[in-house]
Amino acid sequence: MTELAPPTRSRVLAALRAQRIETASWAFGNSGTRFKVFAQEGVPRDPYEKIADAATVHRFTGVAPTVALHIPWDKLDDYAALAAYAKERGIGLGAINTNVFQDDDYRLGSVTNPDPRIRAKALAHMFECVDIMDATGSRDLKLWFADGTNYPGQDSIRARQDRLADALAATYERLGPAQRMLLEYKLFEPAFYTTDVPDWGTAYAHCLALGDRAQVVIDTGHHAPGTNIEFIVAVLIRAGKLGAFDFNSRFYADDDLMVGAADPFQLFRIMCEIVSADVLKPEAGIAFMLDQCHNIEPKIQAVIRSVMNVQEATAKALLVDTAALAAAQRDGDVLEANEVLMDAYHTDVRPLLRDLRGEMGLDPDPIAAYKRSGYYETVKAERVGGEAAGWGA
Ligand code: LRH
Ligand code: MN
Ligand code: MN
Repeated sequence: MTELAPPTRSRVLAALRAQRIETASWAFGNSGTRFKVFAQEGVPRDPYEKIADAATVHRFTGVAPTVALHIPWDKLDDYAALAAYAKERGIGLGAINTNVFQDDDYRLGSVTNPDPRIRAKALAHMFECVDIMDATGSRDLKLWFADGTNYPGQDSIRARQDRLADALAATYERLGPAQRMLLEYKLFEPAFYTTDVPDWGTAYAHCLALGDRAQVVIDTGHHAPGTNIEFIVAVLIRAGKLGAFDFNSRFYADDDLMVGAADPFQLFRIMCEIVSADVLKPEAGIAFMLDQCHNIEPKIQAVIRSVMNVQEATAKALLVDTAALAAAQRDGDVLEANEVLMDAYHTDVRPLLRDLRGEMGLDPDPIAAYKRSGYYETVKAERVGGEAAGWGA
């Protein structure tokens, strides 16, 4: 990498040092596809052990100080005790994810189910998750609904939207003043004909009706192939409605592979929108979360790598020569503008990130340091009979 001017270097390093990436508890458990779950040794047997793994990721990366929980996968009696344990380990508990998709009652939907009894059950779960947030001190309630229909005529599309709006409004009411609701969309799966929250427009419309503390989650794996995700990012930022990312990679559908593995250029383009709108800093309120499953690869190592991939895309976005870009855009110089962006993208930022880690008192190579630490060998010996993440895809 050519030498950076000292002001540029310190600006970029400061932004990278302040960056926060949230890991997901379910990434540490066994997972697979609906065809097979390959069990790995040493996986966590309970939420406490997931926290220990997430703390290990933070210990070696320095930028992953929170971990999201998924209820009931992380069901416990005492969440305050879990939060205290996380704190002892140097991290905090992040978003609380609801789960209204794994009960037989939800065959025809959860909050959009035609049966009011089942809608009430789903709503009770969402309320329970707000209570958990109160105990953990979490700011964000993350909602994803598997609701939808498989066949034309199966149910009324509009009635389902009304039921969804009612459940969201009741949950929103229940939030405290410092808490937010994050609504995630997904094109399809498990429903194949209609999905009740299939796209950012539907999520946005519901959040707009609810109020300021309802915002949209962009899960990068939840779009049709070829979707311009950075455009969605830009539009939602402009509307003040981008609450969070669920980062992962997809080659086909919702593959949940490591972020930056399938399309590092797309991740860079997304981070360019974030950086240019100056919403990278945690105070801007966008949560950068990982939502991934590591079916065949070592899990902790994969999460560390994912954090590093986000850092690399971010560093490149921070290196865009904004003055040169603005000039080229003003002059209508299409090729020059594109080249300014590509110059940043092609920069090898790994030496810069190694320096950053050195300055943060970390090993410059988190994966090597993790492997040397013997953590995996220790947990492998201690943890016998690790549990499945709960979700195979
Ligand atoms: C749905 C989803 C959602 C769930 C998670 C396990 O595909 O992305 O965020 O909570 O997977
Ligand atoms: Mn997700
Ligand atoms: Mn998903």
